[in-house]
Amino acid sequence: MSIVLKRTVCPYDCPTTCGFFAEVEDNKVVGIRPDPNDPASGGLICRKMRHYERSINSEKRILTPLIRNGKKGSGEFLPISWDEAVRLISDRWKAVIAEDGPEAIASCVYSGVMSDIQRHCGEAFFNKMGACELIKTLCSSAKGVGYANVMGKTGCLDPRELCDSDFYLIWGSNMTATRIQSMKDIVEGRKNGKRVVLIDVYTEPMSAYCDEAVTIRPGTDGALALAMMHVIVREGLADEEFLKNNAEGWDIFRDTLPEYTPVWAEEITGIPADTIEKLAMEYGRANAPAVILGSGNSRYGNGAMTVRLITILSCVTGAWLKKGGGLCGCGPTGQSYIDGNIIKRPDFREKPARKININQLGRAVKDGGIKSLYVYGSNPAASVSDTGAVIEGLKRDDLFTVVHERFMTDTARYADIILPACFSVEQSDIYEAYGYCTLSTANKAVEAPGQCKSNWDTFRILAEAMGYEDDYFNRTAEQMIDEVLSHPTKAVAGLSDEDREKLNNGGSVSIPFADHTKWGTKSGKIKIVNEKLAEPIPKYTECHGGEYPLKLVSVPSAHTLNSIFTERDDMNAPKGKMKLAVHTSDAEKRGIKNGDRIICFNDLAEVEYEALVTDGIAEGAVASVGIFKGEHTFNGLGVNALQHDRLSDLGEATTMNDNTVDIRLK
Ligand SMILES: Nc1nc2c(c(=O)[nH]1)N[C@H]1C(S)=C(S)[C@@H](COP(=O)(O)OP(=O)(O)OC[C@H]3O[C@@H](n4cnc5c(=O)[nH]c(N)nc54)[C@H](O)[C@@H]3O)O[C@H]1N2
Ligand SMILES: Nc1nc2c(c(=O)[nH]1)N[C@H]1C(S)=C(S)[C@@H](COP(=O)(O)OP(=O)(O)OC[C@H]3O[C@@H](n4cnc5c(=O)[nH]c(N)nc54)[C@H](O)[C@@H]3O)O[C@H]1N2
Ligand code: SF4
Ligand SMILES: [Mo]
Repeated sequence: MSIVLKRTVCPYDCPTTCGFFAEVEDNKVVGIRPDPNDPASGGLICRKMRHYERSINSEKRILTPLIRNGKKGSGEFLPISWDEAVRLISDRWKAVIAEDGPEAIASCVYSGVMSDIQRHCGEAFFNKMGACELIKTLCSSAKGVGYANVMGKTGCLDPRELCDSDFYLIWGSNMTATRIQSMKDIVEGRKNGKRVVLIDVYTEPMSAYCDEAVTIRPGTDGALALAMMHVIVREGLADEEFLKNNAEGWDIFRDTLPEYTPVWAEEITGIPADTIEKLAMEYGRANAPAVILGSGNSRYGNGAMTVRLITILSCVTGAWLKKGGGLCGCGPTGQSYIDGNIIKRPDFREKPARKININQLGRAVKDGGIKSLYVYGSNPAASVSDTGAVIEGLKRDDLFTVVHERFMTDTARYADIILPACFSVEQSDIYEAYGYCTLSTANKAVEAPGQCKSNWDTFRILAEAMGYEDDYFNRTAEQMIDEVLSHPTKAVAGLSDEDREKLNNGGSVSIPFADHTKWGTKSGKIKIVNEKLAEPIPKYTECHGGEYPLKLVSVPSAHTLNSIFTERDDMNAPKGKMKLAVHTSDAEKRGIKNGDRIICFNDLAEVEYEALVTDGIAEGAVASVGIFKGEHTFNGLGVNALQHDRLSDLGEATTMNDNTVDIRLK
């Protein structure tokens, strides 16, 4: 048989949403071929996806529905038919609803699959049921709120403009792992004499790509932003004319800046005052400086305020008016490319129900009020904070847990019933890039193996078994794509006929550049003072912190994406063992050497690591790299066991980087 190329799109939680070709032979994906014409990737595919076929064809895949045949968590299951599985699930749900009402049923979904229909269709189903509502704030909601408090719906600096920036301030992002497509702008920019400065807690992975790496104490970036603005104003580098015409509240805020001196900020951030002075001057003098903002520093009790302050900093020199200037890393168009309600169907919900914040899933499932949990596109036993509580809940004998999965994840092990899920190439969908300006569609490239079913098809079957008769549940995913495309939003209203045709047939189109000078706030001005907030005038606030001497941050691994790809030995091998980066001085104080086995502990858990002793981390901080599958950890626990389930200041978001610990030799 010859190889046929079928265009497809990466379904994972990554800003680029790369398009590429699946090499298909005899209904099997045998390889991946980059698409040099893809508007987002330009043909550069990350190491995780270069051998996507190894995930798709993995022997570890779950291919049939399974029923538990041992203690919860034992991982012992027996195959059953779909008919049997659906009957068991629907019978149980009907009984729960009759006895305790639909709010005794909860769902958990996050970012396993990011394409619109497969990700969001379950919302329609659980809205129809009247089940608990899930607050989905596991990633960067505090960042989104912090930014929106200043800029409203203004599209952020488009990554396509980064080639025009003349100064790069990479603020809390390990771009080599999480934003590789924009790395070329950094590398080329540097070759052309542009300066690249990094501000991070754990600088080691990125510092080789930067002219200077500034190490900051976790959760203190707001103080740095304030001190930089102090210097910028003092040196007359603020664009007063721009601020007068485009911003609200600048005068009031400027009056607060004199107290935020670099010496004040040194005390909080650990960054020498001289370094802050120099950084502020460099930034202030640049013509079109780009702040490339990651999400790490928003995952704190003060996360939204931190992002608000950094966003204001990006405005004070008038950088947004220049090509390549501004802040990159939030939504580049500020609006959705599709009408998500066509998929989520909020109108199906008759009345509001109990709300569960995904970050507090553990406490919700521990509480006996929830009788059934349905998990799909998420692995909360590995990726949500306080995994100890999540697992304690999942162990409850009276909790009926269904997990729709591709692999035997740490969560699936606790299921009563597992349903086999598809890979992206086995289903059709529409894909919106959240950090890039592309909208794509991809048709199913191969039939699913075994009895795997897409989320869409699974919810259709479950809807039928539950007696939900709405037309919505009778459609195919392909019909849903047509429905979504026939209701274009403002963001895509200007697409050419050619682009529309491309989307109808499966392909990726570039969305026009957003107008960065048309401020997407109600007043049409940048909100430096925002009277709608409890803190109208932005200021430095402290994060949650804790009792223990070291601050713990979690950083992604280049070899996995959250807990995805942990099924791949070719990714696990280079990722290596579970490592905790520790500053040389903190290690010395405790007699710890590089490579030693250590215990990282706090009031929640004791987690074993291999010590990675380095100067590339802030003193007083430790960084845990990547998420590990339970069986690949030293003592069965991953970093999330050490994370409390507290929420951010605004946005009800994760504060997974805002925890304290201590370490000792094992
Ligand atoms: N320690 C630590 N914790 C973190 C992070 C971190 O960096 N470190 N990152 C945080 C962030 S930013 C995020 S966004 C969250 C992500 O948290 P989650 O969304 O829970 O992501 P994953 O752990 O990757 O789990 C996704 C699961 O979805 C499954 N899946 C994939 N495609 C499909 C599909 O089509 N259908 C179904 N039914 N299942 C599918 C995958 O097999 C996988 O097991 O984790 C957060 N937690
Ligand atoms: N290879 C790979 N790619 C991924 C992922 C993955 O797990 N692996 N995850 C995907 C997902 S879900 C997301 S949300 C994005 C995340 O991507 P980004 O939001 O760009 O962030 P990260 O690259 O995760 O880097 C976060 C950085 O923040 C730093 N940091 C933590 N606390 C602070 C602080 O207080 N101040 C400062 N200045 N820095 C701090 C950490 O040290 C880390 O370097 O990446 C996506 N892409
Ligand atoms: S994980 Fe990110 S970089 Fe890799 S192929 Fe997917 S979208 Fe592209
Ligand atoms: Mo994320």
